[in-house]
Amino acid sequence: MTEIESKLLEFQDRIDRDERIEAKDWMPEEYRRSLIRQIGQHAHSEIVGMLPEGNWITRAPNLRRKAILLSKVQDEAGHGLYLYSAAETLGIDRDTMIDELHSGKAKYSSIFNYPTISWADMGAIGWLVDGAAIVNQVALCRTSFGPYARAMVRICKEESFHQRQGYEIMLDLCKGSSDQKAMAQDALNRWWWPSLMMFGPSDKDSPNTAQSMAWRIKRFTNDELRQKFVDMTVPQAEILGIKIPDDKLKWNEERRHYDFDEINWEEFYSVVKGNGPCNRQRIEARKKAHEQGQWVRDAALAYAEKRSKKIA
Ligand code: BYC
Repeated sequence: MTEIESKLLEFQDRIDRDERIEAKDWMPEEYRRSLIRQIGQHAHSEIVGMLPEGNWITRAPNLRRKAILLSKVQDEAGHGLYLYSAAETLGIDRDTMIDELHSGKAKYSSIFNYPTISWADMGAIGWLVDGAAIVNQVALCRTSFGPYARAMVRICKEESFHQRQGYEIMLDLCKGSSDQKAMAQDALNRWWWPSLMMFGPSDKDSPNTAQSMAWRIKRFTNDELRQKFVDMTVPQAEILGIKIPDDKLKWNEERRHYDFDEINWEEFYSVVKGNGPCNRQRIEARKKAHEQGQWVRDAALAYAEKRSKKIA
């Protein structure tokens, strides 16, 4: 057996014993690359994900709602920063990751390429988008790479508040006037299918799942998590008294799960390739924010240099 083969065996044994892999441990190059790819995409999703909601901070209907939305969007910035830091422990630097986002080389979640056109969208995003994120992220708290798993524990606590604030907005709208209830229904109609797409391609078309499951980067497949989300969310829609836009949605007693219609995969791949309703606008907004923040980075670097000279 060659040295690399025995290292690979030992690595897989550690994974199978459910040990956490830490940044300085030996790891296969492919494991490192796959994590940088996934954590990087996850960080970018948090940062780009601030844009659709940021759009409503100045238009929130009252001070309470405004304060809550503002802190939610700030939490998302924080999540992005924990995740960039977790990725940096694998040997990539933040500037490279940000360049990859701006050049279109790195992906971010498809969900953030849809527009937010009414206040009810803030409810639907919290309820459905953060709800889907929790289902995915609770599983990631047990991912095999230590820094990613630890970042997820903290993120999940905050996501749970995000989901509840969204559901509360939906509850208020659904208990309100018929116009308000119609707004909530319209938001559900537009966000339902894109939320199901967040879990990624179906297992048979997912190139990364098999290896990521073997390395316990992923603990459940895309389809398993999507099913969990549907099963959890249908009763919540029933409490709201609004209808999920899927005529095939039906409880299957034998499977003990809801059956649901096929996702429009053409739409999913088109959005992932950069042709969704807001892809261009999102990347432009990120580039502009980055350019306008140059002076902050310069000032922070100059200050750090001054301090290090003082200490020396
Ligand atoms: N959108 O082999 P697959 C949030 C890509 S933000 C775009 O199944 P994998 C929030 C995938 O990257 C939460 N691309 O991949 C923030 C891969 O491309 P490459 C975001 C997608 O990695 C603000 C290719 O398709 N959550 O909560 O095994 C406000 C094939 O897919 C998507 C995360 O990032 C998509 N939806 O599984 C509110 C969770 N799906 O790289 C809320 C962490 C797939 O091979 N990430 N692709 O070219 C994951 O759990 C996994 O990476 C995924 C995909 C389940 C997303």
